[in-house]
Amino acid sequence: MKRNILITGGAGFIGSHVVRLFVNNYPEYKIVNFDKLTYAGNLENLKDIENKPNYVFVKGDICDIDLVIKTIKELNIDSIIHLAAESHVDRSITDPFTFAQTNVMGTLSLLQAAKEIWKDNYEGKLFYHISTDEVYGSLGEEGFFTETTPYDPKSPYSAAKASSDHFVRAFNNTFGLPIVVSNCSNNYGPNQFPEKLIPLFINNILNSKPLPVYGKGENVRDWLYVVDHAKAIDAIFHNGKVGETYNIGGFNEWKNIDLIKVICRAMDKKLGRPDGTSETLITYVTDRAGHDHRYAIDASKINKELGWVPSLQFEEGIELTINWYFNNKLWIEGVTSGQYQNYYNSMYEGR
Ligand code: NAD
Ligand code: TDX
Repeated sequence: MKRNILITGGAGFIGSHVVRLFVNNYPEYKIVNFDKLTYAGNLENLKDIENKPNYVFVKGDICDIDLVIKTIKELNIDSIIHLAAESHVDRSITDPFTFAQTNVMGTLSLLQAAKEIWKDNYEGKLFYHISTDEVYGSLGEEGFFTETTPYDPKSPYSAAKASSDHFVRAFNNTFGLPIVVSNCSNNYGPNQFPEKLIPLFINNILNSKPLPVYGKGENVRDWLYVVDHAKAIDAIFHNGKVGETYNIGGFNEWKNIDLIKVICRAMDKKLGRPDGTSETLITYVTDRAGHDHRYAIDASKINKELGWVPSLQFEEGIELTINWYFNNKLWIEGVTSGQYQNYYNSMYEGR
């Protein structure tokens, strides 16, 4: 079946991998990337596919409902994969309003537009909302988040994402809008903006700058290679059950400090520096306010129902990631010039 898919946030980290996968794997589909190009959006991420005949870029804000309506109507959109969001927890602590605006009001604007345009015939329509494991809150040493774990968001970022998830399900229940939701664990890989742990630390090691570890480095995250997330999104988009939620995770938990040491060792090797050089950059700094202790996803539902499993081992994924940042120094220079230094100073100076 031919599809005309609006992918929001397609110029961002995960969005660009999703756009690439759909453009390359489904030449019969029209893929419309709708992105505001905030600091996190970068069309350089899509250079390799920008001239493909089944790819269209629309610069726009998801909060601009008139433009969203116009785009859905003019491009005859039948499906939306919604990734656009403010995505960095630290920024949500300093600027929660932007997170409520984009993540809640922006999602609501997309839902309202889709419902109004599609309501006479929901056949063949789908609103696929991309969410996060952080909506479930924070785990102790034991247990996993499942699709039925009650929501308990603890940061302004996760509160805004949780709110958007509720709106998506409410539009399904109230208006019959065909929806599907997935909640994924921490992603890593090429094209991730160097505000998140892994690319920030790779970039700082490249520049021999301190590695700011929050608290004691004992928080635990479940890491998934971004292309495996994109493949899970493909599986859910095509074969997921309408109205359902799917958790996606890497079965790959790491204490931050252990993960950081893996990166340090790999970077020393790559840079030809004596073993142990990068570890001397580790600097323990004031903890993130309200820092969630542990996230861990039980991804057995998507495994059993859709046959999805992560394809890469963590060691392979980290190597691919480090190689990508080494081979794309211009990309890093581009995203770390301008406003980045102000962001970095405001977040880390005197911490
Ligand atoms: P990102 O910050 O790298 O990219 C976000 C993209 O959205 C950017 O291209 C940005 O320009 C765009 N955008 C922001 N506000 C917009 C607006 N108002 N209108 C249109 N476009 C706008 O984010 P990411 O890490 O790729 O995350 C993508 C999605 O996946 C988010 O919804 C996030 O909550 C979710 N998610 C992320 C992770 C992760 O580890 N990064 C894990 C699970 C879920
Ligand atoms: O400088 C740092 N030092 C540090 O110790 C940074 C940036 C992070 N950390 C810690 C905080 C977390 O315990 O590393 C861990 C990972 O931090 P982030 O990369 O900021 O990710 P996290 O807060 O876990 O959230 C991520 O995963 C879920 C994404 O940013 C979200 O968008 C996604 O929903």
